[in-house]
Amino acid sequence: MTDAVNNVPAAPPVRRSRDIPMLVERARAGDPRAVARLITLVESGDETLPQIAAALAPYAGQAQVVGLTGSPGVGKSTTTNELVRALRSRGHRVGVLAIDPSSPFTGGAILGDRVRMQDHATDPGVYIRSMSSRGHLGGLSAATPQAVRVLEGAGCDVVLVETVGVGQAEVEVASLADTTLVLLAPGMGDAIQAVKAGILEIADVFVVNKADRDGADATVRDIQGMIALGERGPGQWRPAVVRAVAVRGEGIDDVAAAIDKHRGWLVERGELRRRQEARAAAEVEAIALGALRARIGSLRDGTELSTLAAWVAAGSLDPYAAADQLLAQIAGDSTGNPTGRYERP
Ligand SMILES: Nc1nc2c(ncn2[C@@H]2O[C@H](COP(=O)(O)OP(=O)(O)OP(=O)(O)O)[C@@H](O)[C@H]2O)c(=O)[nH]1
Ligand SMILES: [Mg+2]
Repeated sequence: MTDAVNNVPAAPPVRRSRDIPMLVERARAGDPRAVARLITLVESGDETLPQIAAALAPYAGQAQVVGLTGSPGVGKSTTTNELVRALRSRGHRVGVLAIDPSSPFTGGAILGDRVRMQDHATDPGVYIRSMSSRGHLGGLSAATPQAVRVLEGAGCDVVLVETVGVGQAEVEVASLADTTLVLLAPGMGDAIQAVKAGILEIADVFVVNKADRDGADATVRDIQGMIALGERGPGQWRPAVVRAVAVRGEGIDDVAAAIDKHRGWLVERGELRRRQEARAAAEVEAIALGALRARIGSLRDGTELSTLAAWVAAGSLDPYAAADQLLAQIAGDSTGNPTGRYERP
């Protein structure tokens, strides 16, 4: 969690929330340490988060958000690295968020990302950041959109978000992008796994990576077969299927072209705004749920909940009625008109 953007040491800690506007100002001006600091604050669920969000709010929706997901080792970081190169050659400022999942078997991802994306470590037009979901209270779904906002505020035209497609949370994060790439590789049984994990539904572009290996044709056929089976109304997006050998930079132009094409469709259909609003809705919901959870915990330090729980366990109250009481208690608190202690039914 201590990674700094582009390996620059982090700026001194922010002590007061009134430092936040200045920090955002510095991030706006392209100071990588300020960007790194803001992401660290976001990632750790710092108490200054509301100030950070307020300062960044005007820059919402300015970056194109592209998610990359797929099984461990399929080539997401290699592809991201090559996409950064392609985007830089077009003059774009690029942010990369590599999300390290809490899943233990991919625990080494951050180090790998570092090595794979080293090419851009000294480029001032690129911010690369690994984030860990481990230990974050709100999980990925709370921290990632805020980190995207930081990068947006820092003037990134495109933000690439790499998540390992292993669990529902990762799939959710990927599905919050404007355009989602799902990477597959030959011979990994990936096509079938993709369906299982619900990844098929979120893919705007399939990238069959490692096309230098045997079985790429079969994987392309499999995935095209699945796309053909999917029901689609007129004017709906039909996922593109692109081959790549990311490790040699092959097919990356095709991937970029597929992203552009999808972007065009999003804009033309008004779908871009719809996705941005869906992302905002998920963000607000995650924040509200987090606040709610904190409120429940703080209701006389959790004794309210344990009192209700004891009654539910003893069979003198049903859990729905108990939940209603808890919510009523919170509502009373927030209107400054506490409803007082619960009445034993
Ligand atoms: N043969 C072949 N190997 C590749 C290709 N692309 C990536 N690799 C290799 O596959 C391995 C994993 O690549 P990464 O880019 O780290 O994969 P990843 O999906 O980011 O992995 P995690 O983040 O750990 O899930 C590396 O050894 C790459 O060099 C390719 O097109 N062909
Ligand atoms: Mg990776």
